[in-house]
Amino acid sequence: MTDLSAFPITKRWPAQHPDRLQLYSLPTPNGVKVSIMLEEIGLPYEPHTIDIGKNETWGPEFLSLNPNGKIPAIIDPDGPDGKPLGLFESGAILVYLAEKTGKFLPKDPARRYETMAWVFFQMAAVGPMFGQVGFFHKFAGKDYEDKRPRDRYVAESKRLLGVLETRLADRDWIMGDEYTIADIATLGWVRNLVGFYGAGDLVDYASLKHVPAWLERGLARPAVQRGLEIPKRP
Ligand SMILES: N[C@@H](CCC(=O)N[C@@H](CS)C(=O)NCC(=O)O)C(=O)O
Repeated sequence: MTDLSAFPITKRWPAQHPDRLQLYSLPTPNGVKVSIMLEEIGLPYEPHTIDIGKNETWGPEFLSLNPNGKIPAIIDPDGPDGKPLGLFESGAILVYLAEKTGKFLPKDPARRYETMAWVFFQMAAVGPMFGQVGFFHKFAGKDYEDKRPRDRYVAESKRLLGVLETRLADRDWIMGDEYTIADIATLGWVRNLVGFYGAGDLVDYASLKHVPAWLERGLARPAVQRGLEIPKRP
């Protein structure tokens, strides 16, 4: 039986199945990247709901796994050399799971790096900018009188959607015929921007053609549909 007691997070969120990959998350745009990936690859895992509304990531147990206090994070009991591995940052987790299973990351070195570039594009640009639109349009920032911060993030998000629109003009997926971790990283953010954040009009989503078609293709995948609901909301 696998012993995960060296990970303090397992005291607060005990593993019923310590031999399975442990997921600490919530179905937010960053969280669902990992649950979608896990559903796609079919690796057995145990999801734990972390209630960020109750600041659960800021307790010592969660911080012991991710010092940055953010979901998602994982423990893989069967990490490199068969030893347990704790990991945070959704992009790193996607790359790790892709390499572990040989899925959703092209084998050809040049295409592999190109896929990584699009994953980094999501991590460094799409996520942070769309997230700020959420803050200034949907959450606390919406009451700020000065609309310049909101407008700045809206303009940048619109530009980023334009980059994706061009990329997808002659491709089904970000990497062409191949559905990869670049799509898995990005789908949830676009869905959230126009769905939960209600920012579709602000970024003129209706003027786009290829991004909405790509999003629809992604959301039609059964693993994506399942992953979007995992872990259960509190
Ligand atoms: N770069 C990180 C970002 C993670 C992140 O921002 N997670 C948010 C939810 S989407 C969170 O845990 N927020 C809780 C908080 O800040 O209190 C990643 O991609 O894993």
